[in-house]
Amino acid sequence: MGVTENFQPNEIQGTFDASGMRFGIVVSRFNNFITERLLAGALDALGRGGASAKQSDVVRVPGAFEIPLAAKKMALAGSYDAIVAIGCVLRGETAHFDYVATEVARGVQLAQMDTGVPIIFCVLTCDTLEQAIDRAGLKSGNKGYDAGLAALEMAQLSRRLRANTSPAAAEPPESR
Ligand code: INI
Repeated sequence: MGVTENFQPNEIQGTFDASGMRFGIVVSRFNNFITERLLAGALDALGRGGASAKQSDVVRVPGAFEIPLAAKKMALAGSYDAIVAIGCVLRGETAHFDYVATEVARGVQLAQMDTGVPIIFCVLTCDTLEQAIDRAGLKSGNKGYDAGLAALEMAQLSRRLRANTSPAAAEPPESR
């Protein structure tokens, strides 16, 4: 018999239940034709998880470059269990796209690592408008909806990891 057959560790994961949770959504106005559709998808997912409008705040910023600072301030406020960052960066003829796309990704990751609040990355970085449309409710689904689901799951998971009551975590290391 293989050693792993009797080895059943405690599984810890988030559920998609919004009860008692608060969500922050930061949305950039740039390319709002796309970002508003992503926002609608995210709100749809949160609603399906049982969140009411009162449990969610939407904060708007001019462009994707401004998302990390707003998201970090929201995270530092301590009022949100998860934050969704929504934007759309489209490649143009200059290097501007690369700076904005790189910095928004880096800034969002830094913000969640600095604060410990999950910040779901829903910033499309596309070569063409068509690619963005496909990801905002057409051929490739709605990435905002996926982000809303990720926010529900990570909000729950974060709470569970904060108050980890699993038998393994309760056992002092020296007794293992
Ligand atoms: N902001 C976006 O959100 N998407 C883009 O495609 C974009 N382009 O291509 O320029 C964009 N630029 C604005 C940027 O995010 C800032 O708002 C601006 O530079 C002011 O800081």
